[in-house]
Order: sequence, then structure tokens, then C-alpha cells
Amino acid sequence: MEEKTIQPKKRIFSGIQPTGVFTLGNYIGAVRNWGKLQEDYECIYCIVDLHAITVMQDPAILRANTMRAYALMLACGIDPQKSVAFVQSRNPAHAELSWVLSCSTMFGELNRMTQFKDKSARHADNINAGLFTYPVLMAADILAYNADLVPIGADQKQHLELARNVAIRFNQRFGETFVVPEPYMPETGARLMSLQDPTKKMSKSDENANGCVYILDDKDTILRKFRRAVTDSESEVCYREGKEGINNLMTIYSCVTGKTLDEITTEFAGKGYGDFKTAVGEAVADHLEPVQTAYARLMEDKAYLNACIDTGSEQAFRLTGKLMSKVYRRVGFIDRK
Ligand code: ATP
Ligand code: LTN
Repeated sequence: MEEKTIQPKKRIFSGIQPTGVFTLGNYIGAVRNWGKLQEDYECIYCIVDLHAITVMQDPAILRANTMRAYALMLACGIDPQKSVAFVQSRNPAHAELSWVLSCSTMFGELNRMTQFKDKSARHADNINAGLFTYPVLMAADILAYNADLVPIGADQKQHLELARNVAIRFNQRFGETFVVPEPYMPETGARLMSLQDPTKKMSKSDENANGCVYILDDKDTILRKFRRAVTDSESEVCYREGKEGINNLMTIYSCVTGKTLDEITTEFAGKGYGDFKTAVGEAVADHLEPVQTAYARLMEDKAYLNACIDTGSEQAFRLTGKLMSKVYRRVGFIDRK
């Protein structure tokens, strides 16, 4: 009889900052995929509050936003029975490993990070050391769990590359310790652009709320934002260089309807941008409705959310114990008892 070997499931890790309501970009580029991966992988998902304090936060608002982000994560389809869903600050391994890894990360490497350059330009009054070492903490998040794959949007690819380099360097110096992780990006929608400036990424912390669709926006708001989306002076709905606004809308429409770019071009042949924008807005609003309903229900049950956070955080802590002991031993610290 043929013997079957059962392959252990690959491990996934990803995180999102509790810096406000998730945008359509966060959802399509990352969080929506997290839910889809739960059946085939061992998934660990995290609200990264340690990362959030690299920019100024009001403590009470951060605490409330962490709870909301956790509820949003579940509303987007993460099932705490299937995945480990937790809050970063509740597992001290992230901060501990971050320090160790920072001693295997070069200043020059961090200095090349485009997110640091962007964020330090945007927050010129608070260019703190944490903003600079942010990618080391992200590397620690991923490496602490020996994750194989990391579902992210395109903007995080450079940080993931850094995490890979740090893992390789540590392994060379101290012996095989970390799995070198791979990025996992959607083919379509890895970088949604602002509706007001399609050369800029759609971002939670954009000052121009019209550029950004938040997943809790009501239908009227969503329709209005799409109607006002910046396009071009032509009238043909087709995906082409130089038509960044239309390309972005076509990408969004494709992601929420499953239609290909060719199908979309055919559907809107002979119609104007007005009809197209309304159709995109309608499709997005319909798509987000179940997420909004699930979110409202979850926010009514704080006791349930707190219980899920407690359980998830304990699971996360237990998952990192062995590896942290190994890391400490390898670098030469005396045994943890
Ligand atoms: P902030 O504006 O506070 O920096 P953000 O909107 O960039 O936040 P993050 O919490 O940094 O969001 O990112 C969470 C996930 O969403 C990451 O995997 C990131 O790559 C992805 N993501 C963020 N913006 C987009 C976008 N415009 N298109 C696709 N994916 C995105
Ligand atoms: N840096 C990411 C959020 C993040 C993350 C992670 C993503 C923190 N730790 C680990 C994937 C894996 C961001 O700003 N989007």
C-alpha cells in the first residue's frame, strides 16, 4: 500500500497597524487575503500597536483603535478559531527579538527604506528612532514565528526584503535559526492608489479623506468619493499607461467583481466615465456591506472581543517561547529559566 506523508501546513504571519479604519487598499491588498488563506495554512494575524506609536498617538484613541482594528480584522473574515489573532504588545517576544535583530541590522540598510523617508517627511516634528528601526520590529514579528509566507501589499515589499536579509545574516553568524520568509502579494490590487491623486498610494493616514475609501464608509459616502475620483480628459474605459486614475478604478472594480480588465472594457464600451464611476461605487458598497454588518455586531460584544484577544495573545506567546530561548542561547545570553 502506498504510504502518504502528511506535509505540515506552511505558516503565515501578517500584521496591520491600529492607526484608523482600514482603507479599501488595506482590505484588497492585504486583509481580505488573510481570511482566504486560513484553510490551507497555519495563520497568525496581529494588530501591530507597537508599530503604531512610531507616529504620535493619543493613548486613549490608540487603545480604542486597537479594539476597533481587532474587530475589523475579524469582520474581514479572520476566524479566531482557525487563526491565531492577537495584539502585538501582548506578546513581549516581538520587542525582545527586535532588540536582538537590531544588532544584526545595518544603519545603511535602514537608511534606504522609502517608508522611513516618506514618514519622516510627513512627521518632520517627530523623527524618532522607532520610526527608523520600524522595519527591524517588523522583521521580529515575522521571524519570531518562523513564518514561511507574509501576505502584504506592494508597499511592504522592501521591508520584507530587509527581514529576509536580517534572517540570512543571523543564520550565517549564529547557525540556522530563522526561516527566511517569502512575500505573498495579490496579482491585482497590491497597490491601490488615492482617488484624488492616483500617483500616490491610498493610505489610512492620508489628510485628504476623499482620496481614501474606508471600509466602514456608508454607501452614499462611497458613491460620492468614486464620483469625485480624479481621472483624465479622455472618455474611454481602458487600462493603459498614462490613465492612472482609470487604471486604479478598473483594478478596484476587478477586485470586487472578479471581472477581468478586458471584460470591464467591453462592459463600459461606449459609456462615459460617469456611469463607470457609479458602477464601481455600487460594486464596492455592495461588497463591503457584509463586513460592515459583521463589524457592527462584533462591536456590541466587547467581552467576546476581549476574550478572543486574551486567547490569541496567549497562543502567540506560547508559539514564540522555544524560538526565543534558542535565539538567546545562540547569541550567548545565560539560560532563561
Ligand atoms: P498608515 O497610513 O497608518 O501608514 P497604511 O494604510 O499604509 O497605514 P498599514 O497598516 O501600514 O496601512 O498596512 C496594512 C497592510 O495593508 C499592509 O500589508 C500594506 O501593504 C497594505 N496596504 C496599505 N495600503 C495599501 C494600498 N494602497 N494598496 C494595497 N495594499 C495596501
Ligand atoms: N509594516 C506593516 C505592518 C506590519 C506587518 C508586520 C506586515 C507590521 N509587522 C509583519 C506584515 C508582517 C505596514 O506598515 N503595513
